[in-house]
Amino acid sequence: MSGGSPVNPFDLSETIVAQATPPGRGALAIVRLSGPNAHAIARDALERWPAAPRAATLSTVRDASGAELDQAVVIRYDAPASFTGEDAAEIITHGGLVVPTTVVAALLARGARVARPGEFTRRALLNGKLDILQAEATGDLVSADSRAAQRVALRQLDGGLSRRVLALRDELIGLEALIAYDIDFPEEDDGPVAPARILAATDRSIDALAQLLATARAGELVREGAVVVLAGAPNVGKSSLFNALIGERRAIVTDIPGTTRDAIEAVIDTPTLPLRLVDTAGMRDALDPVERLGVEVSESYVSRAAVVLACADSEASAAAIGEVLRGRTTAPIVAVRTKADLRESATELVSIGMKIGAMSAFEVSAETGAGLDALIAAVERIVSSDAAPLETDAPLLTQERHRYAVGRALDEVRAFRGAWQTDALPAPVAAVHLREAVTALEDLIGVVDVEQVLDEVFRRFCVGK
Ligand SMILES: Nc1nc2c(ncn2[C@@H]2O[C@H](COP(=O)(O)OP(=O)(O)OP(=O)(O)O)[C@@H](O)[C@H]2O)c(=O)[nH]1
Ligand SMILES: [Mg+2]
Repeated sequence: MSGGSPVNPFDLSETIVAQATPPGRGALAIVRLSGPNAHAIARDALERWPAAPRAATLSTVRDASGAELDQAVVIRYDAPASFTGEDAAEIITHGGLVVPTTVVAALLARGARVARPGEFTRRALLNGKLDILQAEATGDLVSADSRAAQRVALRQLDGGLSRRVLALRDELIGLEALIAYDIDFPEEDDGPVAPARILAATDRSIDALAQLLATARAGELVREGAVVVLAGAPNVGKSSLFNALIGERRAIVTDIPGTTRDAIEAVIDTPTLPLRLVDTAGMRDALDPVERLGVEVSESYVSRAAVVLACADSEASAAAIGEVLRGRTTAPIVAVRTKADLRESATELVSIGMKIGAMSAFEVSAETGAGLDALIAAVERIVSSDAAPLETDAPLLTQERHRYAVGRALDEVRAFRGAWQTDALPAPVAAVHLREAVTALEDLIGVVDVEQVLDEVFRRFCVGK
């Protein structure tokens, strides 16, 4: 059936099949089938077919020649009440490399074709079960590599962002309707629509768009993780601390200053945000060219860190790193006194902190594990102020695509406001900016409906009198 001709992902007349679980040893696997012939194809391969949708039925699966392949649990879905909106079936087979593959082959032999990546979700989209943002969230949820990413994707899957964007777009369409009315009845002096009302509505839209756009920073932190850089003079114990924080020996530790040359990264998955912890080369005026390159990498990480952990094991090393960091970063700097098990005196913590530019220093020992949890908690507190939108239920912009669309809409509404307020452009021309803003938001959610403005005009103002 798949023959040599290319697959058309928009062709909904074909029935698609795929193993929905990863291949390999496992107790169970799920084979998913969707499309107009899904029921007929599955029925033909199964000894018992579920009498009702959404009920589990134990059944024998057979290949085209009638040979038994597995005892499987089958769930039938009737269109439109399925993930894709089509007739569908899920066959829960035994796992492993062979059983699910032979079950898929048995369904292919009966006329299904192999689904392309994401094709089930694409069909759900085409059948109106999901919008683009939700489809995107499905992908984000599957590829989530942190608890924060999981939480945000789930929220987006629930349609929160789509609803917010739709509401913003509806407000802009309402605004277009006000303007259209004004254009149609210019002789009515100030018109029935007070200009102040239009300006107020415009400002509300600008505020709302700007607020949504501001969540992009939190979205980026969820996606990329907050970069937390361990910086300090050579040999102060950065790599040891790095290993202790991630609970794994990743970075090489020796008592030779200048051991670390390359930046080494690892992710700590805190409930707030993933932290991308980076161990760097000790910062000093290195003579060795390789070490010098390492120091340059350290500097570049420091300049784009969300938080810098300035490590020192003495007042001298504190003064050295304090000097290096000054002017190199705008990120919050946390002073860390390493090797706490070898600490000199209590007053030393304060002077180390001051030399780095803080009130005091956190005291940690890679050797004993002391102070590690408190340090991570402090970092979490600092990054969570950047990630404030994560704490609320407000929807979040998580992709560059989102940021671009909302930024474009905001620019256009601002341009409209400028033109409208100064009478710089005739109203119909100024209104083009609003149309552009609406289009930007519609591109984001995948809705395009130009008739809607007209509908709105007639609904609100009964112009057809
Ligand atoms: N007692 C004690 N020694 C430590 C501790 N942390 C590190 N050290 C020792 O300090 C020395 C340097 O440790 P590293 O972790 O390699 O230091 P670094 O800052 O990464 O050094 P460079 O990569 O050269 O910049 C090693 O001999 C470690 O064993 C600690 O918590 N307690
Ligand atoms: Mg090191």
